[in-house]
Amino acid sequence: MLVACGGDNEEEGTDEGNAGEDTGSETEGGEEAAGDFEEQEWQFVTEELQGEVQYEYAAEFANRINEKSGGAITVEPLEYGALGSEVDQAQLLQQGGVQLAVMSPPGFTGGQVPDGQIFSLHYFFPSDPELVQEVLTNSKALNTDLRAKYEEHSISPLSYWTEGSMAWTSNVGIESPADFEGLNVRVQESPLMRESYDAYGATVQSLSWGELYTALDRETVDAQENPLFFISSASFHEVQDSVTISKHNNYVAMTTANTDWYNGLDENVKALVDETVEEMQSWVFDEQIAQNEAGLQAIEEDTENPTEIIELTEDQIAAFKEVAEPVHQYYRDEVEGVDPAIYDKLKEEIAEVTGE
Ligand code: 6CS
Repeated sequence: MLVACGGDNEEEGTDEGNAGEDTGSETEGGEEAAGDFEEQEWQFVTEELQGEVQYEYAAEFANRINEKSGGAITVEPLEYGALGSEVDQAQLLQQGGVQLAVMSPPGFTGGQVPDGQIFSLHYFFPSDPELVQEVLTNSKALNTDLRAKYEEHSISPLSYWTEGSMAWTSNVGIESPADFEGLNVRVQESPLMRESYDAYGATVQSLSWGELYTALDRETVDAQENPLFFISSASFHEVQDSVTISKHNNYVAMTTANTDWYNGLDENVKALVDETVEEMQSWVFDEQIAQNEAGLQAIEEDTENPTEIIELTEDQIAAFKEVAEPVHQYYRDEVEGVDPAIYDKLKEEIAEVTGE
């Protein structure tokens, strides 16, 4: 069934294939892009709960698509757990069981696309989330070359974005690499994350985040990394004594579509998706800032669960960098399946943005 008139592939009249490009932010109200959309329902799965950045992204995306398509396209945002673990969700997208997903590339796809693990290197991307977002938005290494690698596995990354700088939580108050010695650190399902923490002398354990609070509480896991908003909303600070503002990495998420589904979209629908994904880059950047600021404040104000906040000095960061940087070269040269050309190109793009 079509909403309004006209066919999706009409050659005359308005060039529907350009609808997205031409309208830009003018389509906030959906006026220009509306019409000519077949009724359809999509599912958009995320790795987080309602109120958290990924879910709110999917909800905002859903509203925009619905409005712009004149109500023809409905997108259902799904929170973590609705369709299984993060790994299950990634598989579901690959099989076309859902159309859209927010995924954490290093953690849950690194086994299939080794290059996606580049996002888990410590002190590789700039520490300033604004610069990270600039790289993620404009990088050809990521948006063209890495995208092609994912597409071999039926995942089309439509964008990459930061959820903010990650911090470490622990009971020991991490201030130097030596503080990691003997700690069991929770990581996502990424072989490279093991290398990063091995370098500091820690052991690692892979867990879905849904099991992490209990593991920290029972001390089967001693430490973990996440952005501040997530540490607060998942209440990890309740079962950890300290948060270290380490600036070791930003949490990168990607907006993905099932490749066959995306490639099969009518041109006007694809343009709508693309333009909305593009608009969402600045929306989600502001959202993560607000959520991370509120998260830090909530941790600081939680007097029932006092948490020491440690902000690493430049000298302390330098000590971590010294240990972390050899892992960059290891990733480039030794990790099976990694394309060193993507690493080199991204490194150059980062240097252009930071001016270093
Ligand atoms: O630590 C994790 O696994 C979770 N952290 C965030 C910020 N989002 C989802 C992810 O699964």
